[in-house]
Amino acid sequence: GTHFSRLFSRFYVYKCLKQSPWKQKTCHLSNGVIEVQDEVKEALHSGRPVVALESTIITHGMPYPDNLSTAKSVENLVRDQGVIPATIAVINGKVKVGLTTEELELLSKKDKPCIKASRRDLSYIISQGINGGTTVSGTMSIANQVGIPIFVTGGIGGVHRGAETSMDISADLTELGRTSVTVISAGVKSILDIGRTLEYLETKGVCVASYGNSKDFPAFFVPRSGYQSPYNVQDATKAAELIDAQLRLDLQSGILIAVPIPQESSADGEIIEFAIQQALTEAKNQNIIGKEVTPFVLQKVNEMTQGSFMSFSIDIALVENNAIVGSQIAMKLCDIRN
Ligand code: PSU
Ligand code: MN
Repeated sequence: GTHFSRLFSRFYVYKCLKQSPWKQKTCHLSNGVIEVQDEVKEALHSGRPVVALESTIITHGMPYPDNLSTAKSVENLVRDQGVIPATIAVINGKVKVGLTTEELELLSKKDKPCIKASRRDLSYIISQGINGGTTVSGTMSIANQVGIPIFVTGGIGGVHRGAETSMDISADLTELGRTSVTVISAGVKSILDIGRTLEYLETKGVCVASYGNSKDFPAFFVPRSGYQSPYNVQDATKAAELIDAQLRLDLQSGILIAVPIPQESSADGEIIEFAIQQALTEAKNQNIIGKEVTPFVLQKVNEMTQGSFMSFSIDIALVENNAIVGSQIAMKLCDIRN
């Protein structure tokens, strides 16, 4: 208990002290925009480990009621590891860090309009007093402001196939380059250009490490994309040591830990690739652009793979697996920093 307290509160106090005096007023508990749930607030103050969770997966990634049951089960898995989950979303123009069951239900049912919220969308959503499901970039930016150093998701956005002409590159990558949060994901889905995604992360100074004994960079549904991460971290302790070094250096950029899919959940790569090709062609034919591309393609891939297996159930299995790994890393990080 007291270990954690020193670790996370030091991180938190430090972040506040770094701000100029007028900016201190905008420190997360008093800026009138970000509301940290009591349980999360207490954990951060007393320094117990917290992991952040995104909400686009709930609002735009999965249908009801699977989105709700997944969000709840991920939170429970985090708790089982002794860590406090903080799902982040915007509700009626307030950024919430930690959601009540009612708030999770409200977002899951999608009866109110809800915007997919990356960094660029947040201020508009707040000014309009409406709802938003935060993407990896939106969630990271908020987690960073409230001093949560670890964030768990399924897959991150990246450089889209054909980005050399469309310039469609996810804000998740630039966020990783500018925000001091470690993201735990199952790599990058091959709906994206994985090679260029890794190049872009290198350009942005993002430390990428595969989790486990190999540098193979995972492609979400399959453990090997054919590309390598520059590094691998063998276990939660090694991952936590990496994060600790990054925090001590105060580089202000993120880390991506890529956790390969467990062998028993791994999908048939050829079936996935076929579905992805079809989905991308359809997206092109229908002139889908901008922020609609990712949800559209993910949904199509999903629909097309239902016959052979549920790509969707893999989505769930992976975010759950990542939640366990991320929580174990958060526990170790607390130990190390005391
Ligand atoms: N990849 C997935 N599932 C997802 C997303 C990406 O496998 O739900 C979501 C995440 O919230 C991610 C966002 O941050 O899509 C990226 O969208 P875009 O490509 O528009 O940046
Ligand atoms: Mn995009």
